[in-house]
Amino acid sequence: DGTTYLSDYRPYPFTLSTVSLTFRLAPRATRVTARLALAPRAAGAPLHLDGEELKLISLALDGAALAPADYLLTETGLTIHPAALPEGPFTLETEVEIAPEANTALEGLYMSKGMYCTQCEAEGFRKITFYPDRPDVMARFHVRIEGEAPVLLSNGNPVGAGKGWAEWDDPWPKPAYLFALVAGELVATSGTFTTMSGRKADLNVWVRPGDEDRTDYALGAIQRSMKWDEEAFGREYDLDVFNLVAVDDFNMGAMENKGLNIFNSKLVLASPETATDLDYERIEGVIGHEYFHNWTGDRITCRDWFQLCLKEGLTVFRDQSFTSDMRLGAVKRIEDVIALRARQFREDAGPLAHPPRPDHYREINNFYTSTVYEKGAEVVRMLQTLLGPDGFRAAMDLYFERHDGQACTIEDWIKVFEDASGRDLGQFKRWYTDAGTPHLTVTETFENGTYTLEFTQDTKPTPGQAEKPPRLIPIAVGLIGPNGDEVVPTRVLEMTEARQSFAFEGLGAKPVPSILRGFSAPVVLERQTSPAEQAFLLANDTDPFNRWEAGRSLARETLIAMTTGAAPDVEYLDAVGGLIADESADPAFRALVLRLPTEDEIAQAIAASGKVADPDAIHAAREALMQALAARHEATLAATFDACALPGAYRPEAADAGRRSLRLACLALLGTLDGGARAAALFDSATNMTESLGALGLLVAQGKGEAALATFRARWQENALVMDKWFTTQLALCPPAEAADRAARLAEDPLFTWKNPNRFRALMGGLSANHAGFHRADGAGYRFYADWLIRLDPVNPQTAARMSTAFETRARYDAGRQAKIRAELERIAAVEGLSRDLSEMTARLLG
Ligand code: B3K
Ligand code: ZN
Repeated sequence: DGTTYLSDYRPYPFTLSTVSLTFRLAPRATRVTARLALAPRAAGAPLHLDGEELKLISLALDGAALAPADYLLTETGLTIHPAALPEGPFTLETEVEIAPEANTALEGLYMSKGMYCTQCEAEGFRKITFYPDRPDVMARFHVRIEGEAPVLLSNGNPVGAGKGWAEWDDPWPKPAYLFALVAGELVATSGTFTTMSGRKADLNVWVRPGDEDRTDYALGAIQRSMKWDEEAFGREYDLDVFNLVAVDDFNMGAMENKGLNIFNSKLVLASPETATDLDYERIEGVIGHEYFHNWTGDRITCRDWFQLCLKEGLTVFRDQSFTSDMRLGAVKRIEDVIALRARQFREDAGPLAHPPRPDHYREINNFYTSTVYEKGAEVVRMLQTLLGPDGFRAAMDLYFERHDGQACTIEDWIKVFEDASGRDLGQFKRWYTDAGTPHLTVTETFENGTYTLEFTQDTKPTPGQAEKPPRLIPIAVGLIGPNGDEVVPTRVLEMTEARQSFAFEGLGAKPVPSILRGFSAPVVLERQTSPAEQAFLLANDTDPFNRWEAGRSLARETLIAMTTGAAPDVEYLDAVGGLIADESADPAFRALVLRLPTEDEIAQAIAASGKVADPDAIHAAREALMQALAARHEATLAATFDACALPGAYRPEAADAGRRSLRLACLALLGTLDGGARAAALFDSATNMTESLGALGLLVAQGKGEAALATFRARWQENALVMDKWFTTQLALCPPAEAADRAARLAEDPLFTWKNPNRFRALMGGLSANHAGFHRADGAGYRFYADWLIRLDPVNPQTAARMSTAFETRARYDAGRQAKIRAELERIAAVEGLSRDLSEMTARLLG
């Protein structure tokens, strides 16, 4: 049925040393010639080259044309019969024709606003030329581009250029998925970086003319990334030039092509007027991510796509560490855990659950998931926790030394950590091979000065994996005495059994435990505790993550109780009050404490406890809790709102961003009392996008956004990235009852250019982010959403498939909603000619 299995892996029977490519660019008929220097590893194997949607023009072996009887051409590639192949090395030359202008899937060579651009990961290179399109075939690339565009870019170093042509040579062997080509009318913002060994690299941020006033931040982020990787990992840049290109039509965030990173323009372009604080943070983080791939992905790559988390989990871990060092580490950790729970725990709890290293797939593009990326990063973080910072760094050094230039597996990776630490990591490996989020329950006893914690771990079955043997879980624990002093500093307990106890001796009084500090493992911690104890930790824990976590679980629990009619928990209301004005706590941290769990998170928690999630009740509970917080702390909130105003020019630095974040968090609560008056004033006076968009969203949430939405649109209609925000904000935050109708109205807007992935995601993502709106009981949200997936699929299957994950939470809801979602999924699945991408997703979603 077209499924690929890890167990079927076989090495490629040929070696490929060099590739010489020539592109003669034309929108409707680009010619690509490829000369591959091949040699058989063993006699008798046929030569298979992948190739899709290619028109074969010519085919020659060692200069002689091949006869039709020598090869077989199919929809998926070209196979040359063994009898037609020489025993030793040979050169194969192909010429094909492709039509970049007709490529709406944005995979392979395509066009975006007149500019040629490629996206090859995972299997897009086969849409450019016939090639062994698999990551374990690494070759040196030489590229010649002929075309009218003034700027012609490819990987590696420039080795020649003239009017209408340019040549590039990449000295580092690489798999085809890292190939890139860009051609167009582009302008660069340039700088340099001198590496720790004194090698100078030219840096260019390429954008379309008109966008060059929003590139400075990206250039600085490249320089900071290069410096950080030298300091944190001893990794140096290895080419004469580093090019980064911004493109408006892109299926995801960015791509780490060797020496030529290609970015979604939303992750490059920034100015105070057009980008929010969150945009700035993401731009820096993703620029770091793609740059760090130069070593973890490019120099050392993956043997096959099942090993994707080898490069992605590790590189996310690296970019998280980078942001943590550039900004506020504690705040970054909390943000990452919020995102992990919102996306990965959600994925793990539903029909799409899969291990960080899956063992089968139909369409690999469907596995660029939160589990591979974010959980993959958590697994690397646990290795760091288990080995300590120095042990971890030593293992990383060994990894780079041992595997530079290779295509590796998770087994290679684990072996490096075993060799560097002398430990057996066999049990730890389950984190890579087993799906699902372990639930950790804990009970405590205190007797004769000995405090004992007993843990039980349990992981529910996931699709295809019924049995879940215990994993090695690092549990960072500290103990706080009754007076608020820490009596036992952080210690990492290593849990290996299904049930296991750990004792702390010599204590004068029963302590309050701070468990899973820093979120030391990606598990759900379940502990019977009192609101008073959580309030105590929120006030006293020395671990900032657990301090926030105490407030978060209090909020979650009171919200859950409120969905069935309880009043807001007073202990929670008071504990938060103490923090709002606490000048000793960082503003960004206080903002995080003030921000309530999302409705989706509450629904997930309710479902995890075996109950049915009611989207309307959850929405009402959250609104009521915001009102209760505001009513109880109005004066403090108003004073904090005023005190956080920042005079002077906007700066994207973390300290300022934290103050703006706290200011907007106060405003969100105050809006429930002042009818949006403060938000309206802020919207009128704002000089940066963070406050402008924040205020707009709050007005929309109050049902008072229409005038501001019109003003905003009139001002920004020429700026696509800002208009994306306009679409998303009004859908995500409008009163739920109107979300589906608003979405339908917006889909008629001439600005809804749905073939652009950013715009499509802005509208559909805005709707699905409106939890109660998307899950409107009559199914209008589901129907609208499914209609558009069906419409997008033939145009851009990758993005359609990705967006279908909005339906992964079906099982949380009542029978009526479940049936409506199922019906929509069945309707999609029945579409004739549905893509492999979306049909795999609907099949898994239907279970
Ligand atoms: N490696 C790319 C993702 C490619 C996605 C292909 N569907 C970006 C990144 O993770 O850095
Ligand atoms: Zn990546």
